Amino acid sequence: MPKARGALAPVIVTLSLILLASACAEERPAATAGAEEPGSAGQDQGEEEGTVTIAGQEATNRGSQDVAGASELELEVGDFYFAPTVLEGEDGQTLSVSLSNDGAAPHTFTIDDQDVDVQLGAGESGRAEVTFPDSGALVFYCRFHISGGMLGGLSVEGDLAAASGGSGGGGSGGGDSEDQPSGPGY
Ligand SMILES: [Cu+2]
Repeated sequence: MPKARGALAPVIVTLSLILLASACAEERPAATAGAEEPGSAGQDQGEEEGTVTIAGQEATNRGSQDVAGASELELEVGDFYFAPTVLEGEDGQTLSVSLSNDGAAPHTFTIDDQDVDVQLGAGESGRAEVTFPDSGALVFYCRFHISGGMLGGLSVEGDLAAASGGSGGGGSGGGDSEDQPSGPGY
């Protein structure tokens, strides 16, 4: 059918126009996708505050927060930082941390000693229960980006430097067995 042939030209023109249009669109900065949400007003955003050393590791610093006495906290997970970065609490305090990933990359909130390992895709949220150490500090980190400084600390009495990466303290399980008579009875 010769009719179909003639119909191709406008199709090609249309396709070219679409291609042109999308090429133009790509040159624009893709800012709209990441625009501020009105829901999260009032937070300090934008400026980086350098780094803070937690247990000998350099962390991207988004500030610290005194959470002593609190039972819940909202913690922002972003592209390569935690905000706040340092949580200052009391020894043995437990805290329910509400996590939200405001970044474009997937991240985790991980504490080795406490079996905490929450993975968050972009835009996802989650929750983790954490326990402050008796003293010093405990590191939480993102498994994907710890080498980029994506870590933070649970600090007691502001003692960030004394933190252990998870070496000591874990050996309390074996001591209790000695008061059980292991003999086969009388
Ligand atoms: Cu990450």
